[in-house]
Amino acid sequence: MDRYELYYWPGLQGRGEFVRLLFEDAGVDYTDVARLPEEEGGGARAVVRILKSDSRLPPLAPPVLKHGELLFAQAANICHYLAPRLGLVPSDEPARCAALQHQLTIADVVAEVHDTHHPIASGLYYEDQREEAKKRSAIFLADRLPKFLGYFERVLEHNGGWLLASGFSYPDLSLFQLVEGLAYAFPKGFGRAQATLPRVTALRDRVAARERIAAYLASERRLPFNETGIFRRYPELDPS
Ligand SMILES: N[C@@H](CCC(=O)N[C@@H](CS)C(=O)NCC(=O)O)C(=O)O
Repeated sequence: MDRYELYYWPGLQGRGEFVRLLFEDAGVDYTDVARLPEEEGGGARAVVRILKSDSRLPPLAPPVLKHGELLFAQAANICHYLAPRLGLVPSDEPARCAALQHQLTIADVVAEVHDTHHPIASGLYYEDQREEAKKRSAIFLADRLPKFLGYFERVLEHNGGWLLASGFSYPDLSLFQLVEGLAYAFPKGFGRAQATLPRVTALRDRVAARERIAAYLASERRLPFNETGIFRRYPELDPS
């Protein structure tokens, strides 16, 4: 069996975490390449190397998956590839489409969360766009977060508490990660919204209690949230 190799920036959960959770839930061994010491081919240089790789399908940005001869990017695409191999999605096409739809919707929210702290440009320091970030975060918390999470609440209600009617599947892991990240970044704003999101909250708790996920969350492999990732806690973006 070819080994799964994940390439993602070291030191932060970022979008790599959406992929890690699949491996961890399935109990499948993988190499988180950039977290290896540089002498063993790891570090941020490993990511830079893979982005510059001479390939017909060069990745633009991490996360990147290498599996045998295959090398490709986009977190949702990677999850869609891995899930049937790891037993995390039913094999029928309607279920796989539904799972991918949810994964892509979660990717949409993640992009909007990123823009709460970098509304003008990813390449500028947060401090140089703080005022715009305050405006963007206020709109995100007032309009976008309730819209997205209210949508997932509705889906969970229709499907017996999981995103797919057939039961647990990989986008549930990603919804868990999204909720954890929002609770970290916006303890006040998300805390207020949570009262209207009983099913989303229950799903978060059920995923956290899954045996391998609980072990992962308690392990050193689970990096803490920090202010270099997608979900950043800047108190001025989360007023009372
Ligand atoms: N849509 C892509 C976004 C990938 C992405 O933005 N990766 C970030 C790290 S989380 C990055 O390094 N981007 C570099 C860039 O956009 O220039 C995905 O979901 O995988």
